[in-house]
Amino acid sequence: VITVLAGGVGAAKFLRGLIDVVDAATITIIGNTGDDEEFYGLHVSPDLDTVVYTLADAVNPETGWGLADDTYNTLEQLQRFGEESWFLLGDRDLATHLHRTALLHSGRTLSEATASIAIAFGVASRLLPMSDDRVRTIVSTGAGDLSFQEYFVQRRQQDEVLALRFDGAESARPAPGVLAAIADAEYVIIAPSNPLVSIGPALAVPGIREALKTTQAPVGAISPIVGGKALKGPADRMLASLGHEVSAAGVAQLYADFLDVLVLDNVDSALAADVEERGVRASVAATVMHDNKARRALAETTLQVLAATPAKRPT
Ligand code: FO1
Repeated sequence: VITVLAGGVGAAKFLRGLIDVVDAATITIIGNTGDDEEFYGLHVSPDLDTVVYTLADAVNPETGWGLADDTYNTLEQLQRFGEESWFLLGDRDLATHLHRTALLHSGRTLSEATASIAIAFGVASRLLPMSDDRVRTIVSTGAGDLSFQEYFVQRRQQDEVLALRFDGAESARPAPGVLAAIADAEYVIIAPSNPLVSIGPALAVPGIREALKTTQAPVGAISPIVGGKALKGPADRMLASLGHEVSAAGVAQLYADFLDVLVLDNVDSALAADVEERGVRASVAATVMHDNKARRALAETTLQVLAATPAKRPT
């Protein structure tokens, strides 16, 4: 079993490559729910949906999120009623949120709703939310405390991030299967996602970070920072404003207590020694996923690197 901690678009692309090189049914994905939000009374889980849609080859290829060929008639009608419409929920995408919300209202857990959606899309991997309990990433900015989607989509990441917190995390429990998936894995992979807001929420759920420290499996990550820049999104500015190094070495530092090996991009080969000084092995490869071939190659490389990496904890 390969267990992958995942955020949104970057993680989904990596996972799409991974299912081309290993049997999808052997993969357990632990997804971020810190950026979940309610719109019109519907529970939206953007990162879980991005993973499902991408693995099902149903994702909008232009954006990397949402469904391909979606339309926005419902959103247009909602504007008539004066409803907010800054978060682009397509007509077909809305069916996912209607279904999820109906299941939650009938007393099912987010894990159960997520499994139902993944199965309906033909996803063979097991997708677990990090927690069934409510955890919300709150971004403190000069404009006040914002929900993640207010910061990310409504205000287009324009605000300097002064602090992050994960409301509800301290009392959240890992979803059923999460700790076992980490403990019993052959390999654990931290996808190339924003370490602070995509992986950070899962690490804030009590027990998950500890499980990463104690698993017998080697734990590897792919740096989402390449050449001092985030491949996508505001991770670079966020790292800087929160006082972290904006580099693959900075990523290694954030994960140093549990990470065995970091895959960093060819352009960052000069940082390998810097990474290793933090007690994390460094492995240099092409990490930018322009197309499916590159995704597959990165997945293959990551597995080879993990196969050659002894876990920190002797068995
Ligand atoms: N991202 C945007 O930049 N703008 C949007 O309007 C938007 C809508 C949206 C709808 C459904 C969904 O599943 C994702 C959506 N995303 C949108 C992406 C999402 O905000 C981010 O990718 C993640 O939350 C960060 O990983």
